[in-house]
Parts: sequence; structure tokens; C-alpha cells
Amino acid sequence: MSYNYFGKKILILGIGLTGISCINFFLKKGITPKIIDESKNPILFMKIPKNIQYSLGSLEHKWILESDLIIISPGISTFKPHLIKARLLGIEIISDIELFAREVTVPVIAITGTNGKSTVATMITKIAKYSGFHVLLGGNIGLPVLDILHKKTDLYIIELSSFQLENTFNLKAKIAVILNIYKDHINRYPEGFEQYKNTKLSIFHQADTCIINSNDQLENILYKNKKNFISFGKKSSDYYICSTSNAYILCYKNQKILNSSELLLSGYHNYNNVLVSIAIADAMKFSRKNTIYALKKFVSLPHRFQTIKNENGINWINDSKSTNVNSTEAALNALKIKGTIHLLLGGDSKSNTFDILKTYFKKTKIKIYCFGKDGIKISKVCKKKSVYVDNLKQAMILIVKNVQSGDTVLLSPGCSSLDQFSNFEERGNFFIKLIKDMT
Ligand code: UMA
Ligand code: ADP
Repeated sequence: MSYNYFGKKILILGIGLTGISCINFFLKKGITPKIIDESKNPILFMKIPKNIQYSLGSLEHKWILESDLIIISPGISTFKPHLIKARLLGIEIISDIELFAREVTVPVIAITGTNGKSTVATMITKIAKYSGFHVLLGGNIGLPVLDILHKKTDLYIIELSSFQLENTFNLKAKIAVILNIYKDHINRYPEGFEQYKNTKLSIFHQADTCIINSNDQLENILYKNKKNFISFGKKSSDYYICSTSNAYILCYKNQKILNSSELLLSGYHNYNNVLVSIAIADAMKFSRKNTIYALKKFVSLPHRFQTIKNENGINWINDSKSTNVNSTEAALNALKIKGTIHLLLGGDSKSNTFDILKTYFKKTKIKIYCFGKDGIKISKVCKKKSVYVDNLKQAMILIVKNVQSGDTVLLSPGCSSLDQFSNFEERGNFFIKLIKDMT
């Protein structure tokens, strides 16, 4: 089906990376959209091309009800009352991913999940490159998909957040993957976790092959919809992990593929990421030899369980990309140490709770330094072992006084950084600077 945008009044919501990529998409077609943003001072304001009409300061603008087609940036909730009204009046609201999906002509691997998206999307990109494919990676990882549409490539690998899937209806992925579904972004979904889960599941609607985590129990849904699927995770899955006394073995059916000791990555969550990357690579029919070669060379992306310094018996780990409690849990499970863990936890919890860490906190030698917007709330999970401080720097002052050889200091905040930083990179880089300045 070909889509014609000529003669339509097109409005873009959000002057961020997505909004700017949408303007350029339409300008290339000879169509001039309008754009609005709630902020009076959007960071990318200077990127708006000349002759584009814009409005700043509010999204409740008369242009909304005057438009035929609205493209919404992922950071903007689609459940705002005036957008619900627009939809009820028949105004079409779609994502940039939908625009991409309508035009893409080469195969797409689409990856979503609560945690691990960027890691797995990058792993599979590296594997595809080693396998001789020309491949482009984009989406939630930081490069809008419209900026890579119609570029020369054999394959697209796109990382998708639930926000991006919300208004996407025609994505026909060759392979679609849901890495895991944990409670996150609860503040965004009026109907709660089920709505978040169903949004993630929509990635499978028109996919050729679906890859699922057997811990998420999606098999029945896929059987019912006669979907072609591959599972990873539990022992009964197609791809699974066996433990031995000193390592983990990654397996497919009864075949051993890789020993975790051969990897540069550490942590069970990362072995799962490697496992699912093997499943994707196999489904793409990439040679196993290239796949294993690429995976053995793979190192953590910055800010994902990344060792910054290991000196005087003290290990300093930056896991600033941990923006929900499940990623903190994964980081803690990856630590096998005799000394004390000094955990930096806090920021904006996005209405999530931290109770799943209670048992772990009880049985572990741990000191918890809670900071930021929800620091006080989080410190109540394990009052005895927690202190509340206003910010990361104050936490580090205490840690530097307390830390001993054999200990690990872990920033795995389990929260969004936006209460005190512009993004997780800024938070992680500030932590790295504090380590350098204070130790
Ligand atoms: N804005 C409003 N009203 C709102 C929210 C935002 O007007 O209620 C405006 C802001 O003032 C700003 C603009 O919208 O000017 C920003 O739009 P955006 O928040 O959608 O951000 P983009 O710059 O377009 O980046 C988006 C993704 N951001 C979000 O989903 C929040 C980027 O993911 C993604 O890399 C980029 O598109 C390219 O596809 C970032 C992210 O934090 C990394 N993602 C979340 C996550 O990983 O947890 C989902
Ligand atoms: P995403 O793109 O989904 O945010 P990242 O690969 O950037 O995922 O990792 C985000 C956080 O989640 C980091 O703290 C990382 O250590 C953690 N993480 C990565 N993979 C997993 C996984 N499979 N399960 C749980 N946590 C994970």
C-alpha cells in the first residue's frame, strides 16, 4: 500500500530528535509540516529548518484539531486528553516508526523489551557486520529511524521502546524480539502493567518470526495467533543456559554453543543477552562461526554494568543506564564478592517500587546510599542498611570514607535520571568524574 501525504495538514509534536527527523522526512517529499512543543525552549529549536511554522509553550494548540495527520514524538504521552479528543474526531495519530514501516523495503530486525535493548541491538549489529552484511542500527538507541530510511543497506536493526510502539500499526519485521517484560513506565500507562505489556506485544502483530523470553509466558498468546516463534530463557526453551560449578553454558536444544568464561561480558543478564543474540543470528542464518567470534569480542556498552576502575581491591562499576529496579537486580545478581557492596540507588522511580530487592538486601553485606527525588521512599525498603542523601556527590563523600579493599561500589540507580541530570549519560559521566576526582 502506498501512502500519500500531499494535501494533508501535517502536525508534528515534539521538537526533539524525532520531531526534527519527521520534518526532514516530509520536506524531502515536498510537504511542509508544522511543529509544536510544550517547552518554551526546546533544545533542538535551532534545528528547525527555515519556513517551518512552529509554536512553543503548550501542546494544547488549535493546530491539533485542524490537522489531518499528527506525528507524535515518543516522549509525549498519547493519553493526553486533547490527543484522545483528536483521535475520537478521526484525526490520525502515528509515530515516526509508523512512517518508517510504511516505506521500508529491506528486512527489519525489531527489538524491544524492558532491559537489554541497546546491548542486544548492538550485539546483533556487530554479528551482522562480521557476517558480511551492510547493516544500519537506529531507533530508541539514539538515531531516529527516519534518519536512516532509504539509505543503502541490507538490513535494519531497530531498537523500539514501548512509547515508539504505541502508535505504530504497520511494522512487518522479519524478526521481532521481546527481550523481557518487567514493570516499568507505570506512570505513563493509565491502565497499568497490562497496557504496557500489550504495547510491547504489538511488535509481533505482523512479524515473520517472533523471539520471546519463556519467563514472560507469551507462548500461549503466540500459539493462539499461529505465530512462528522461538523461545529462550527457561530450560524447556529452544535456547537456554545451564550452570556448571564455575561457569554457564549457553545451549541450543541439546547442543552446547558457548561457555560464559569465553566472553568479555559478565553477569547472568548479559549471558541472556548473548543467548538471544545467538537466537536472532541463527534465525537470520548467519554463520555460527562469525556469530561466536563477534560475541566473544563484545564489551559492555558505556554506562551498562561497566567497570570504571579496579584498584586497591576496590571495584567501581558504572551502571547508570539502570533506570528500573529489574536492571538493579540484574547488576546485584552479577556481583559475586566477599566484601561489602556500596550501592548508589535513586532518582525518579517513575512510580515503581523497590520491594523485589528486600530479600537480597537482607541477606547481603550491603550499604545503600539513596539519593534524588525518590531517595527517601527507596531508603525505606531496607532502613537498617540505607542512608538518604540529597545527591550523588554527597553519597560518594560517604562511600569514599567507608569503602575497603574487597568491596564493590555500584551505581545502578534503578531510576530515571531526569530529576537531577539531563540523561543517564550525564549521570554516569558525573559518577566517573567523581571516582577520578575523589579516589
Ligand atoms: N515534549 C513535550 N511534551 C512532553 C514530552 C516532551 O513537548 O510531554 C517535548 C520536549 O520539550 C522536547 C521533545 O518533546 O523538545 C523531545 O521529544 P522526545 O522526548 O520524544 O525525545 P526525542 O529527542 O525525540 O528522542 C526520542 C526518544 N526519547 C524518548 O522516548 C523520551 C529517544 O530515546 C530516542 O533515542 C530518539 O527519540 C530517537 O528515536 C531516549 C529515551 O530515553 C534515549 N528513551 C526511553 C528509554 O530508553 O527508557 C523510552
Ligand atoms: P535498554 O536499551 O533496554 O535500556 P541496555 O542494554 O541499555 O537496555 O541496558 C539497560 C540496563 O539494563 C543496564 O543497567 C544493563 O546493565 C541492564 N540490562 C541489560 N540487559 C539486561 C537483561 N537482559 N536483563 C536485565 N537487565 C539488563
